[in-house]
Amino acid sequence: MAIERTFSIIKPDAVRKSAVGGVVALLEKAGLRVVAMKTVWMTKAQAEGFYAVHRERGFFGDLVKFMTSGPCVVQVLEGEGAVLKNREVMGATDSKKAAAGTIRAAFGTDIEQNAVHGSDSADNAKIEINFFFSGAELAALS
Ligand code: FUP
Repeated sequence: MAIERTFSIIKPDAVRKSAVGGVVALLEKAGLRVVAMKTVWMTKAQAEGFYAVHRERGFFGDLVKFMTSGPCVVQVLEGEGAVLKNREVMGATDSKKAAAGTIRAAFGTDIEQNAVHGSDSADNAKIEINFFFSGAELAALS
């Protein structure tokens, strides 16, 4: 499998409980390298833009409120099959159903407060990385 990049968000619930280090430890243990990382506190417009694909869903308003409730840590991760690897180590969307050993089982609470976001495809990873990281920030990585 080729080396690829994916995008990750450590969500406000995990940042609030000082789980940034714990999340990164599980990502690294899974074979993912952190190649860029910064803290951002999203505006309502940014969160609505990032989750635009979900705007017709009933949970959209609450999701935007949650994602803007405090700072997040956004990351670019790299590794073999990074998109899939990250999804595996994240665990199921609903933290209550996430398998033991996954990030959401360790640090999430429920389907909304689920500790992390991860891109679901290489194409979306590119879009999401470019949503948060500038060309200058990424140029140093290539
Ligand atoms: P995932 O890819 O696992 O992050 O999950 P989805 O893309 O299906 O959902 C995106 C986010 O919407 C989830 F991380 C949490 C939120 N969500 C809810 O708050 N309620 C729901 O019923 C479904 C999703």
